[in-house]
Amino acid sequence: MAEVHRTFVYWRISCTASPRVGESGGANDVRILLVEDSAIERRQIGAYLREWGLDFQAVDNGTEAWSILQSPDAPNLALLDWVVPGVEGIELCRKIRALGINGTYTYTVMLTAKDRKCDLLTAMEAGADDYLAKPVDPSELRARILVGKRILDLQQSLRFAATHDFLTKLLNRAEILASLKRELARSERDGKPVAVIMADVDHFKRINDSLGHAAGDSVLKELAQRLQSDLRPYDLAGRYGGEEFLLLLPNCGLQTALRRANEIRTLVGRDMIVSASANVPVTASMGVTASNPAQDWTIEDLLQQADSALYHAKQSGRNCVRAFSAATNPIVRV
Ligand code: GH3
Ligand code: MG
Ligand code: MG
Ligand code: MG
Repeated sequence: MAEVHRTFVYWRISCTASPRVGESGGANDVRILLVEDSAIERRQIGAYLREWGLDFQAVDNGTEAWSILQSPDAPNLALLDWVVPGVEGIELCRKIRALGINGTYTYTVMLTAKDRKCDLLTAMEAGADDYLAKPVDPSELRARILVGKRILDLQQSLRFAATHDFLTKLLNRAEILASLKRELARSERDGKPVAVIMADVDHFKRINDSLGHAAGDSVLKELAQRLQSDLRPYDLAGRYGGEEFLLLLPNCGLQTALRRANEIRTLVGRDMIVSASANVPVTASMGVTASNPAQDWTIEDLLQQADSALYHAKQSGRNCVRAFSAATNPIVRV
């Protein structure tokens, strides 16, 4: 028994922060929600989870559980008692599945004294991933959580691959455009601007032509890191096309965005990029625009504005930043 106890004390589910540039995604924090109305069971299971060093919160009713599960950064693994006041465990399962994946998956384990086979089927049909008979055996609970963590890691890796660019690990085109849509909606709701910076590597074709495509690729990777390194946590960077990137700066007006774009441009061009075959000087040109809550600009409008400002930057000799001006360059909707 002492041996078993020691295993539990040292058992930890490894945690890392969400993936950043250079990581492929995968490892996941497991945050547990325990929904159990029996104080004895709640205390007992809570004691195991605490002993294993797991991040968890416990509630005694389904109504509170449902509100926690809908919150931002909700727990991603739910241990649900079948019979609880408010929303029942099985109904919570259905509601969780009805929410859809929406970024993260919630792994659900039904806990119940019911151990008949037909109940198991009902739980699985309601969307439960696993099932554990009460009173809960700690080894079984531990095994269920380990499987849950594996599924959550897998889900996060798949999601990372679906939303990020394979080469640079920045957001991919679809995801940066989806982010722009979200940020523009938020900007309209809050009456605050969102700035869009379109960056394009200068004379990138020459790098490919002189050093080869592989060296070009490693230049793009390093450049993406540089673009991202100067951003705030809530700014977003994505690969818009081959050697074109989009940066989104929420709650940022045109003047501030211009200053920030210039800082990023300086950072990009400051040091040569060291590739296997040569040290490569690299610069980028940037076009900047910002949404204006007083105008009903669409995503397409903002992209067109940033693109036209980028065109001006290229025309002005490259390695510079230009802002879109509605006065000199009115948007033409086709
Ligand atoms: P400008 O300053 O006018 O932007 O000139 P540029 O040479 O950068 O622009 P251009 O559009 O002529 O060439 C872009 C090149 O980027 C052509 C294309 O082969 C290369 N490219 C696009 N995607 C990739 C990629 O994933 N890897 C590599 N190595 N090259 C790429
Ligand atoms: Mg109960
Ligand atoms: Mg280009
Ligand atoms: Mg280019």
